[in-house]
Amino acid sequence: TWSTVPAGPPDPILGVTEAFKADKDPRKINLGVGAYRDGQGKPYVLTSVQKAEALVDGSKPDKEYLPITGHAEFTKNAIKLAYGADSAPLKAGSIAATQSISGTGALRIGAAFLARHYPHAKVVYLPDPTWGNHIPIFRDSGFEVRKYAYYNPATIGLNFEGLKADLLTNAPEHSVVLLHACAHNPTGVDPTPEQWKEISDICKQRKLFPFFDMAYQGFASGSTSRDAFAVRHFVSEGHQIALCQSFAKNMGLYGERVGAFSLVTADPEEKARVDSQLKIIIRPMYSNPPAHGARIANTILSSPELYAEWETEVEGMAKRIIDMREKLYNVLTNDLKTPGEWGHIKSQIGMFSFTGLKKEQTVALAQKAHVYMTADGRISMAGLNSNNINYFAEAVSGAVKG
Ligand code: PLP
Ligand code: TYF
Repeated sequence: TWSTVPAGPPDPILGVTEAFKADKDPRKINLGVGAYRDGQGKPYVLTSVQKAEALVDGSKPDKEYLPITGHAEFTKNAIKLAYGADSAPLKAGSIAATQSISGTGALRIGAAFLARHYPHAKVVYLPDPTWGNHIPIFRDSGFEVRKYAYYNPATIGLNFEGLKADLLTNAPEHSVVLLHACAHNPTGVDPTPEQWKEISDICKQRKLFPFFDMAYQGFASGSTSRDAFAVRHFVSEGHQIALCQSFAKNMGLYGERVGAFSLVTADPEEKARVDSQLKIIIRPMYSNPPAHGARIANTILSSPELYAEWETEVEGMAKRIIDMREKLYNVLTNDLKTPGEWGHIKSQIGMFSFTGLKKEQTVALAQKAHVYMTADGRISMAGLNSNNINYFAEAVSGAVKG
């Protein structure tokens, strides 16, 4: 029956982990997947999460199904975290929202909802480059996928002129525009607050639909509210945005799959209609989401003490990454005199650094030095620590010097 099914390629990001696992060299380093590691290179379970989980377990919750749109209190607290407690549509009760299977599930619900109900052409503009999974998520949901300029390889920074030109003149009115709310994956390059204001104005002028993906709230600056600037600015300007949230990174709940999808609507009556259609989208997809992770996240979000502890831990993760940026820059430039400009290692934001290494160099680094990263030269900064950073810098320096 399946004799004509062709073998597919491995996932460009998760395939790196498979190659890493197969390598037996003790010096090996995995900077492929974007998952936080502590100073010892180990997966990190936040103390606030451990405490919340103990409280959840202690309450001996039953194993009944959650409603179709999930844990209602969790969802309410999740959108409060993103939009801010003073958000006008939040206070007015006009944000439709559902729990989702982490950020990926939120994107998939959002794309499916827009594919069914958005009253304009199903065309989405994604930044070039973007998280690889965005492309099949929107394509498989029935969207035509196009790119807008984002990254300038010459400056290893934002191509803001190209971005503005694409959104002002190339994207037809009513196109959906996907925006990384903070800590752009894979480049680590974010617009400044002033640039966000211009992007908001352009979206208004051109009637573009802002669709935010916020997978790293807290990871960019260390502060969840500072990282929500773009989302909150757009909403305060009256944009009716779509928003995908993930608690994979900022609570370290990767495998628990905790997230939320929300849409700002005109009023509570419209919200109720949208909520009813979200249920109709979700019911045949997976019926209802898992309960455990949402209970943990909600315990943190609803307890002032655990919330404060969590914020400190998010800040700690962000700071350790910034510290690694500083160290890597210093070793590459001062100690090893590596040719080239490496300032971007320090200026880039969030979990990743887009090193500028070429595909051939990434292949050579894996084969010769047992150092793994994605083929686009992206490294997950969180994979670096004081035990492996010198070895890594020497390998990169060697690859650049040739
Ligand atoms: N969006 C972006 C930009 C991401 O980088 C990720 C994860 O790496 C996600 C969404 C979704 O991740 P998850 O489904 O684990 O929440
Ligand atoms: O490193 C990245 O960019 C992500 C990580 O279900 C990831 O692709 C891995 C698994 C998953 C979602 C995101």
